[in-house]
Amino acid sequence: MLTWTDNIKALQDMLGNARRALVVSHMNPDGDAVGASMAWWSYLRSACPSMEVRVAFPNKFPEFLGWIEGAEQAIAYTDKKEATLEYLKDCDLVFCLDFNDLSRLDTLGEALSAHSVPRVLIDHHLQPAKEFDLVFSDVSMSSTAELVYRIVLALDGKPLLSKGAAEALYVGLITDTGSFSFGVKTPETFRIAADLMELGVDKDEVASKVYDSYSEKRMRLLGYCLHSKMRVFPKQKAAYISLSREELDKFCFQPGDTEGFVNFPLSIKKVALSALLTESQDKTHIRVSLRSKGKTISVNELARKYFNGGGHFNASGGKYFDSLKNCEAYFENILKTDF
Ligand SMILES: [Mn+2]
Repeated sequence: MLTWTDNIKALQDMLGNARRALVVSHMNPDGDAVGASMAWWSYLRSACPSMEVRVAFPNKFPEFLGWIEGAEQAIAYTDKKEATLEYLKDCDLVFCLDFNDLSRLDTLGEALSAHSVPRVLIDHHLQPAKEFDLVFSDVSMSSTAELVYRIVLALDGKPLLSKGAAEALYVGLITDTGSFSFGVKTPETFRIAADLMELGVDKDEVASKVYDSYSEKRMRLLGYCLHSKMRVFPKQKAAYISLSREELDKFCFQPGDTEGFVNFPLSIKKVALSALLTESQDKTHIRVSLRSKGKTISVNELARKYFNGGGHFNASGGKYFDSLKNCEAYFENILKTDF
């Protein structure tokens, strides 16, 4: 069993030898995926100046994360397949951030599987797959951003991070914890937030850029979801919202627009489990987001058992390969039999 110190030493050796690296994160990248990846990219560029580093996401990240330092240079694999594959050919190292199973990368994952480039995992989700060569996996971390911060600290003994990288990490911290209201498991998370402020993060400014960024359409879509689409099951202490492509189109849906919607039903006192079911653009499947509050319902297990997915105890996701109507019936049946 490798210890943290062994892992850091191994990472140091890998960084010393690598000439070209790729940082990747999961499909539908969220604040932690983009924040942690861009901060790690920024750190690698300053700590290993002779190494070439790029960031690739399986698809586009939402617009409200576009201001993060370096994000404009990140590749969306859906847009630049050929160029990414070309770059990958001569890579010495791939960093996998904020996911723990290559299937979370969609076709980019298939491309990575086809290459024998060493993979370093930096992640905080439960039950990592066995397809990584060096594993930093810690479920007690609030976010991958927090783990990246700790790794940077361990590598150098001090946080060699630019203000922009600190902001990126702070985005990961707040978006994965609902601004420190869940998922914070150790006091150290707050100390790290304090360190990030010392590195120049203006927390009010970052929060405003992340949260006060709704378009009018997105705000009205949220209103529509809560008023007309949320179904509550008091006996099962559950609720769900389902959205078809037509409904999303009506509100000019942009990637990321439904981000966070799944949390709203949990604000109902008696609701402990919430789901958001959204039809994929090509209508081949339903994207299932699951959230729970408290210590009794593991949505990680629920996602693994019923939706080919996984994640955290209180936040997870998966997919359902059939129509939206059938997915609704399937979910309601789970509620009736399992709750
Ligand atoms: Mn995360």
